[in-house]
Amino acid sequence: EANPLVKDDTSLETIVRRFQDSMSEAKTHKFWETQPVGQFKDIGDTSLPEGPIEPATPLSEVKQEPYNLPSVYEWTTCDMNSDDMCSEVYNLLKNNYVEDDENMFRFNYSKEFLRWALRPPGYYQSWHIGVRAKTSKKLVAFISGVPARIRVRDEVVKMAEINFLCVHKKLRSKRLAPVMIKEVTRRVHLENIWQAAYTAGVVLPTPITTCQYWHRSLNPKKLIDVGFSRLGARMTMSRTIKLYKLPDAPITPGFRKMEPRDVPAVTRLLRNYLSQFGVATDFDENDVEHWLLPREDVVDSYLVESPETHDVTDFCSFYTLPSTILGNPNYTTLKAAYSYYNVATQTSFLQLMNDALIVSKQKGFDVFNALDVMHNESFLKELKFGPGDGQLHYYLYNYRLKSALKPSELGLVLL
Ligand code: MYA
Repeated sequence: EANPLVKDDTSLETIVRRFQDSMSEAKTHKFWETQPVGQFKDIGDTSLPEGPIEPATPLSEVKQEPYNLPSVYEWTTCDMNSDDMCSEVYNLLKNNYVEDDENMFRFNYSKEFLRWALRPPGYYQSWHIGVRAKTSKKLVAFISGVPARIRVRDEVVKMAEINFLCVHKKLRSKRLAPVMIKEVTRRVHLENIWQAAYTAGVVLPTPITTCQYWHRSLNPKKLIDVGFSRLGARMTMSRTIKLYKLPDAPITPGFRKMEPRDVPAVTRLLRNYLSQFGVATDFDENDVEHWLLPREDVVDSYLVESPETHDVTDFCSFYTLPSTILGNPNYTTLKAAYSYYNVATQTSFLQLMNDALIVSKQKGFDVFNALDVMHNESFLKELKFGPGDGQLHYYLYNYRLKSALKPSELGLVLL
C-alpha cells in the first residue's frame, strides 16, 4: 500500500533533477576527468582491474606546499578543540551547507556532532581545512577528512572519509571546490594514505552505488505543517496520527542503552555482520568506542542483552542531525534521527527497528531516516517508512570496482 506520508517525490523539481541526473554521463567534468576515479567512459569495461587506479608515490614526491588559492583567500587549519574555531565551522555550515532540492530545509549539524565526527581515533588536525577571506578573516569555505579502514571485497584499505565540503553561498561556481579537494588530497597523501570514500547528492564520475533515503514519520502533524510530507489522499489528520502511533516503551525484553562495558561484544557483533558486505567499514574496539558509545544529542545506541544468558544478541543505533526549516513562521527546526549501524541475530530485525523508532519518538525526534543500505530494505516498508526524494551517491577515490554494488551490498554509513 502506498505510504501517504512521503516527502513529495513527484514535484516538478524532482522530475527535472532526475532527468538531469540521467543525463549527467553526457556532461563534461573538467575537474573530475583529471582525477583517479572511475570515469563514465569506462563503465562496463571489465578489462580494467579492480583496485587502486594510481600507485602510491614516495612521500618525498608529494607536493610540499599548499595549492594556490585566488589571492584574496588564505588557508587555515581548523582546531576543532577550540570553541571559537568550532563555532566558526558550525556557523559556516549552518548557513551554507546541504539543502534539499526545494530549498525548504538545510542540515544543521551541532557543534558537539562536528567535534565527534572530526575527532575519531587517530584523526589529523591538518585534514580540517578552512579558507578565509584575507582582509576580513571570515571563514568562507571548509573541507574535512578523517582516517578510516574500509574493506573492499577481501582487502582492508586505509582511507580518508571526506565530508563537510562547503563553499559560502556568495562564492559558488568560482572553481574553489576543486582547489579544496586537491588540497585535502595532498594532506591525505602526506600521511601516506592514497584512497578516500565520500558521499554526495550530486552525480559525479562514478558512483559505486546509489542509495535512497526513506523516512518514518514520528510527528506527522509537524511534518505536514512544515511541508516535509503531505496528507495522503483520502487521509485525515487524525487517521494519519493514528497510523504512525507507536507504543510508549520498547517491546523487546533486555533492550537497553549501550554502555562502555559492551564495547567488546558490540564490536564482535558488528564485525561479524559487516563481513558479508562487498564494501564495509572495518571497526575495531577503539572505533566502536568512539563511533557507537552513546553521546547525548549526537549518537544513540541500544542493544538487546539476553535476560537468560546475558549475551548481547542485537544492536541498533542512530545519529542526531537536525535541519533548519527555512522560512516557516511556526517552526525553526526539524529533529531527525538517522539510522546508523544495526545488527539483529536473535530479535527479529523488524521488532528491533520498531524499538529504535519507539525510543527515538520518546526522545522527541520528528522523523527517523534510513538508507536502503545493508539489510535495511527488510524493515522499511513494513515499519511505514516512505521513500524520500533524496538520493545519496557513494564514491571511492583512487579505487576501482569492476562493477557497481547494490545498496544492500554496502556496509558503510557516512555522516
Ligand atoms: S558532499 C556535500 C557537499 N556540500 C554541499 O552540497 C553544500 C552546499 N554546496 C556547496 O557548498 C558548493 O556547491 C560545493 C561546490 C562546495 C559543493 N563533491 O567550486 P565550484 C564539483 C565533489 O565551481 P561550487 C561532501 O561533503 C563539480 O562537479 N565534487 O562549485 C563530500 C565541478 O567539477 P567538474 C563536487 O558549487 C565531498 C566542481 O566541483 C561536489 O562553488 C567530497 C565545481 O566547483 C561535491 N559535492 O562548490 C569531495 N559538488 O567540473 C571529493 C560540486 O569536474 C573528495 N563538485 O564537474 C575526493 C577525495 C579527496 C581525498 C583523496 C585522498 C586520497
